[in-house]
Amino acid sequence: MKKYIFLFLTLVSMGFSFAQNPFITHKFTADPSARVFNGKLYVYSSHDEDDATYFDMLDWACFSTTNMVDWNDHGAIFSLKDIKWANKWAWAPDAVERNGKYYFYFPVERKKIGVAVANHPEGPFKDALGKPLINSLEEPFAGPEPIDPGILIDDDKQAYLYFGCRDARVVKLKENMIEREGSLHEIVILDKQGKRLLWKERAKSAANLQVNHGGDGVYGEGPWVFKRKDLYYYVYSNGWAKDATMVYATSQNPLGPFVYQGKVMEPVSSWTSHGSVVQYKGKWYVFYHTQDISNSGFKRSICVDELFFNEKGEIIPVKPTRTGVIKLK
Ligand code: FUB
Repeated sequence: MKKYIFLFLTLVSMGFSFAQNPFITHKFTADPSARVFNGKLYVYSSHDEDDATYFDMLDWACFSTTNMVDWNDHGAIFSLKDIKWANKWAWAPDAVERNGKYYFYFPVERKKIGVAVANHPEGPFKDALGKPLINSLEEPFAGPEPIDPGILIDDDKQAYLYFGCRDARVVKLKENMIEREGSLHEIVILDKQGKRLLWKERAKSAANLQVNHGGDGVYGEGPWVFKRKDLYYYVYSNGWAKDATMVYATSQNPLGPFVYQGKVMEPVSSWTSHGSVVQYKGKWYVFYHTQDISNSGFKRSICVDELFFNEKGEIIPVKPTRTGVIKLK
């Protein structure tokens, strides 16, 4: 034991710090979207209820850090109670900053996406439109389940809203970030031979379209787009099977088509995979969730690991740090 205490003190004195995975354990959280605002790293997440038996989430959470070890909990930054046009299912959110304001994108009822606005990253957020920005009940091309908004603001300042479950969609946003510009587009994902990877093709051999399948480049949900060295990385979940995980495809164009490249990380305990990739203080990180603590897919916990690229710009698949202490240099 003495040997380990000595090693711990030596590493601390050398400037190593330690974090825990999951890094939030006092409540259940999922679908982490990590963003850097004013030198701080913020994570916007879903909030799984303590007694959850389904995704009946009521509000959204936000955490921040400056050292990847100590996290501030900003509480419920937005809630179903703040929305007049939705009653249930406060699912995976995202937030971005533009012109000094913070925009929070949230899916509800598996059918609609809204946007809220605040003067500070941790809110208070206010519903910006009083109605959905995306509503598949009025616009079938949004797909039967337009969930999981993910925002990219490109170098030329054009903003894009990616979303969808099984049906991957994107729409441009105006500079005010609360209005759409132009029509919805489908996100096309190809394999390296140029063949389209389609959920329907995968499902042909399966009993029905709802089958829990995954493991390759077919789009499931949870889109997250970032740019690195002129290349757009489209990160997403490839389904809901045991071997499903976060994977990625790349393109020179934010509207695609994207070419499937492989895994972002190895599968974790949760059968839903949803996360984000962010650069902070010179390092890249992947945020994701597991069900390591609860052993329930409806009571998840957010985690983080460092992410590395090879010299070709390919992501080296992360081996997730399971519950326990992780070392951050
Ligand atoms: O958290 C509810 C849903 O589960 C999300 O919207 C999906 O991405 C999946 O993680």
